[in-house]
Amino acid sequence: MPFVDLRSDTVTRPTPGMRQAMIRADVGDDVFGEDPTVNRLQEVVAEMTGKEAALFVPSGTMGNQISINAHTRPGEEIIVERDSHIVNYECGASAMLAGVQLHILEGREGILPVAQVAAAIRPKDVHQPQTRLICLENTHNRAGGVLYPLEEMERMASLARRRGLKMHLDGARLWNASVATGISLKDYARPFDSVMLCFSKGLGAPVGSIVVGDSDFIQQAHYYRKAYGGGMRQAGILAAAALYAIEHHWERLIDDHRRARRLAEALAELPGIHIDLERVQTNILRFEVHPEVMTADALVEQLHQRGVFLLNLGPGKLRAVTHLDVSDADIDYTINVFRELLKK
Ligand code: TLP
Repeated sequence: MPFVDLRSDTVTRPTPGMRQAMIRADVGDDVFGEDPTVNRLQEVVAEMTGKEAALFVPSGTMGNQISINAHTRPGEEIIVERDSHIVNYECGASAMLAGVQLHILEGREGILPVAQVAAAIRPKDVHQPQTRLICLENTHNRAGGVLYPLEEMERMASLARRRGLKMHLDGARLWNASVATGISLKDYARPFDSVMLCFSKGLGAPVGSIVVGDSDFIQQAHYYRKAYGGGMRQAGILAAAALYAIEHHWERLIDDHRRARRLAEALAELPGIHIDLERVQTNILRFEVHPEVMTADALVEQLHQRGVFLLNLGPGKLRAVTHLDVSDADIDYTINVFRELLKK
């Protein structure tokens, strides 16, 4: 029976070529700054994103969280969107570790209107927390891999500059955004003081993310990386996988987007499935199943029995994500299983 794991693009396993690159990697002690492969990865990504410096970190969560800590002081406020990863899936770490207060705004498909953010910035007042940072997410995970328009981010950046605020981008899937739109990482990164990018999502590396910014910011981030227990030693083995992924798995993300689209269009024709095709812009599909046709729990269970794995996000909401380990044949198989289960 086929095994099609559509739960997340984090489930990929290193390819033989990537494993070879990992075996061959030159390594050193990265806490001493002596790992040549980590240093090369940091230089490559700093250059690609047009920033002064970069820091390799174990996870996207740590990348976001050390960035938030480096930009703020305890008691300050950061503006975040209600459905963002930082708000929903990082264990409240911004409050726990940076001691900041979240000012949560409701966006439209992950996009925050600039006027709404402007209105949320606190005045200088002894009673009020001081706003310090605006965080955006591109592509937006919970909105379904939706692209954040570059002009919107640029307008937000000019507001931030006028009001003396910093800007951070959760770019876990910025690689997907860049492939989907043709906009370079440099252009996407320009409006931001810091950007976090993941190697362990669509790019298919087993571990690792990176933060980029100016040298002072990276120095601060480095300090917090150590404090959070993220100082790794011969991390060049992992950095080699990330370098390999950039070179070999970045452009192919377009195939993941094409497959996500094909699956979405097939699902849209099935009775009981509601999917907004406008929102299927990259490699993530979010859709709903009408409980009168089948409950989401039953659908996930029956797909599971046929070797197709999806994430159940509760009440009636499902997620499927395409990636390196999902082929055209896997998509055909998945579409057939859905048709069989929903009888079309
Ligand atoms: N997202 C994971 C889960 O945590 C939800 C997934 O399966 O999609 N930012 C964004 C936008 C993310 O989607 C993720 C991971 C992260 C940050 C965190 O990355 P890691 O898992 O490396 O800490």
